[in-house]
Amino acid sequence: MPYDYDDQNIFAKILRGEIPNDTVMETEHSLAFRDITPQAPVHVLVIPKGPYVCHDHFAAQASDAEIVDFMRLTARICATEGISPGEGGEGFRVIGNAGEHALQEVPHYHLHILGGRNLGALLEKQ
Ligand code: DGP
Repeated sequence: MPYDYDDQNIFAKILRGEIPNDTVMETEHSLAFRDITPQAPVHVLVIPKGPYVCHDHFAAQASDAEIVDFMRLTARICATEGISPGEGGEGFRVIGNAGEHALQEVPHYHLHILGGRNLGALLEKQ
């Protein structure tokens, strides 16, 4: 079943300028801003400007230019936030939630970039 994008989601409203955000960096195809409820000292959300619901939707349907722009922006954020091991930082985690089981809250594709503290295990033990 194809994804159905809801343009009333909160990140669509941020992209239209209807809701303010704390922008970290913006490119032609992507926007990075700070999460409103940060889970770590660095918690940046990176979103494409196009109408994609989640990771597989974006990876399958976005143009090469959008995908490259998005991925390169995540790298620039890690470098400028000082969390890239390649730049002397202590590391980070990138998370992309999709759908119910991942508890995706906002149905506009986004990656969480988290860092600035030890992030612990990947998942809680069941
Ligand atoms: P997810 O569960 O992966 O869909 O995460 C959605 C994240 O979005 C969550 O960490 C909180 C954040 N968030 C929700 N509403 C807003 C908002 O209006 N502004 C900002 N900056 N972040 C928001």
